[in-house]
Amino acid sequence: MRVLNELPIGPAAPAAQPIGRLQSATAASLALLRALLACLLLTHVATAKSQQQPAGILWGRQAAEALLRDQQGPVSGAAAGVAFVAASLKHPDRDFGYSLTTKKALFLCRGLAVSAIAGGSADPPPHAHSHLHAAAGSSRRLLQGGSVSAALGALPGAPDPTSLDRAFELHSRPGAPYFLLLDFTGHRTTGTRWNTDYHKSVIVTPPYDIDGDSGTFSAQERANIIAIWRAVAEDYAPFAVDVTTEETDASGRPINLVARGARAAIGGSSRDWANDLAGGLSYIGSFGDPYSQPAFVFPAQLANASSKAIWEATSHELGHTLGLFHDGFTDIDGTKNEYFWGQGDWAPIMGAAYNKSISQWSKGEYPEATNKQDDLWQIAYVLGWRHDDHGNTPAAATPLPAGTPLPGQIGRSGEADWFSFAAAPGVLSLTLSLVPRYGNESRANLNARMALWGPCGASPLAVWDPQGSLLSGTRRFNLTAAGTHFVSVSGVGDGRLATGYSSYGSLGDYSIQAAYRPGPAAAGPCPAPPRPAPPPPRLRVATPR
Ligand SMILES: *[C@@H]1O[C@H](CO)[C@@H](O)[C@H](O)[C@H]1NC(C)=O
Ligand SMILES: *[C@@H]1O[C@H](CO)[C@@H](O)[C@H](O)[C@H]1NC(C)=O
Ligand SMILES: *[C@@H]1O[C@H](CO)[C@@H](O)[C@H](O)[C@H]1NC(C)=O
Ligand SMILES: *[C@@H]1O[C@H](CO)[C@@H](O)[C@H](O)[C@H]1NC(C)=O
Ligand SMILES: [Ca+2]
Ligand SMILES: [Ca+2]
Ligand SMILES: [Ca+2]
Repeated sequence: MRVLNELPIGPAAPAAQPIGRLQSATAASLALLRALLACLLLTHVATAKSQQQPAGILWGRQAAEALLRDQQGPVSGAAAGVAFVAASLKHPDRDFGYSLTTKKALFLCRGLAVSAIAGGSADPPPHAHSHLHAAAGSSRRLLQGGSVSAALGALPGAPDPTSLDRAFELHSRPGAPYFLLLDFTGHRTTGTRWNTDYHKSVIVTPPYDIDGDSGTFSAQERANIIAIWRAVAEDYAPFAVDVTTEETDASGRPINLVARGARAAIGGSSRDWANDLAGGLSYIGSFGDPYSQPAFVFPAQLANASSKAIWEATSHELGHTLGLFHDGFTDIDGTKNEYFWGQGDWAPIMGAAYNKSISQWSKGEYPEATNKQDDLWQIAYVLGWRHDDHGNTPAAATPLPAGTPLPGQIGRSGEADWFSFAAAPGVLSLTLSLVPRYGNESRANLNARMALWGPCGASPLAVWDPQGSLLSGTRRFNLTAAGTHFVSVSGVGDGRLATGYSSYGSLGDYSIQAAYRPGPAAAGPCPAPPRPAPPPPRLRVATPR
């Protein structure tokens, strides 16, 4: 566990040349845009005036300046992101705060408060066959090893677990050294920086509730909790961390956050005590420091508690606790927008990813990015990477038996997982499954490319990499040769950086299943390689004498 006050923060955005995004706009639409921006600025000033944040907390440029001033003195308690803050002085983030009292930087994510998101806010009803046991009697026993997710049927591609009585026992990676606790059951925050900075001896987060009965968790509420947990687990899949909803450890004691975890308290409204409209609130780099916990997520400000909005905001706030800053963009007139809402079907988690189906970690590769912070590097600095599961070369391939799905994971940008199988000629079908949608909302982060290699050649027999959508489902191929075949699965980007995304954050869980007629491992006779095409005839060019 590293000292979080010394979190290194990836290099901040150099003043990038404006390119792309708005330059193709006509003069008329630019004028309209400017007018709109002016409106937005005015409304922002109005809200800024009406907010009643505690006097001891500074915001925007004042916050950045105060933090930098304190860093020059003996105070060293708020070093997180100093380089980033210094570089951002030119375009300060208005939701960035600094407490003069507790010497700690925070984000009040007003830009994450939304009344509606593109997909609507209806969540699908819970599975018809689910059986719900009484909430009070539910066991909090922690299953060890990998049995939890297996028991809950959470293999990528499988539907969400239907045993709703276990909504508060979910573990994405039991036994991982660190954890991210999604706390839906209500929380009393006492004795922390929050209490000092907001002048409240107790801050009460009510339980997550959508049916007006905060004393029980309905089947719908439990199904939503499971769905939110799975989406956040996908975002943190590359790292050595257990995303969990279980608040007690194996011995039944409250889980110990010291140097090991962060809590997201998910419930209620930012109006309850934070005096503003915000989707969430976190101290920066507070992971492992109980005095700076929890991070808050406010369902009342998240499209009327839409599950998609809650999981995006939860991954975002936990990102702050791990040292991440906002992913914004700069307009052509130089106006900084703290939150980038994305392009195409993609958005960065540290922007606002509500309206896009694919949300990924980012290092600011999109045009006009305000933040080049390398999210993956920063998170891995705190949590470490999860171990790679499948070899990265044909020689290290994992055998892929016929008819049995294998779980896999792309954990590093550009990684490839290799599988091998010995087959006879005939039909091969390969099924790749991702974390499934929840209702209308996609939860997978991995844009996978799958390639098939035969025993007889150095180039792939087939490559599956659809543009504009994620690869999932079954692909068929007629094998013509007997012998050992290979399949590679890798994480790729989509489109160009100005409209899509790179392979950087194309990471996540999948499962792969093959159906084929088993055959000999040794290759049969391979057809002679095609002869290289003859060179084009030389043109006789008359040279002047
Ligand atoms: C996101 O979607 C909502 C609902 O459709 C819409 O009101 C809002 O303008 C969208 N925001 C952006 C930035 O596209
Ligand atoms: C918010 O959600 C609740 C429960 O899902 C629903 O009853 C209510 O009508 C919704 N309110 C709005 C304004 O959509
Ligand atoms: C979302 O689901 C509703 C029904 O639940 C459907 O009518 C609508 O077309 C879906 N929207 C998208 C974008 O898939
Ligand atoms: C495989 O071959 C059969 C006939 O042998 C053909 O009907 C089928 O379309 C082929 N499938 C593919 C995916 O090429
Ligand atoms: Ca309830
Ligand atoms: Ca996601
Ligand atoms: Ca892997």
